[in-house]
Amino acid sequence: MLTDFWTMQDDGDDGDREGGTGVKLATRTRTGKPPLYKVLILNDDYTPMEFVVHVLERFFGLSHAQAFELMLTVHKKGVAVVGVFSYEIAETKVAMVMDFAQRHQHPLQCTMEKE
Ligand code: TYC
Repeated sequence: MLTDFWTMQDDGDDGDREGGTGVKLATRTRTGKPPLYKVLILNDDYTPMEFVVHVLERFFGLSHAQAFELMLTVHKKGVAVVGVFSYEIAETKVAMVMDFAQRHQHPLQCTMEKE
């Protein structure tokens, strides 16, 4: 769940938020770290290698050399992690890559999974 790392806690007797009314207000307290998500690129037989390299440069900030190497890893192994992000950033990257691939009529697949 998206809000896993939030819990509701009574703010106790510190007086901060009751303002002398005696009404206790719940306060949201961060506990632990937000979950991270891996973004993965999958191999296929049709997407041109140069298109994948361009995607990795454009959406994941890789240099041409890094992008070419990672593309070859996906080509040989079938899949690779291209970055690790918060849920919202990962979701946005996946949507942008999928939209870009579809607009260019390539079957490139990009997915995310919890780390
Ligand atoms: N296998 C593709 C080809 O030979 C290249 C490719 C690499 C496609 C990585 C997708 O994620 C991918 N044209």
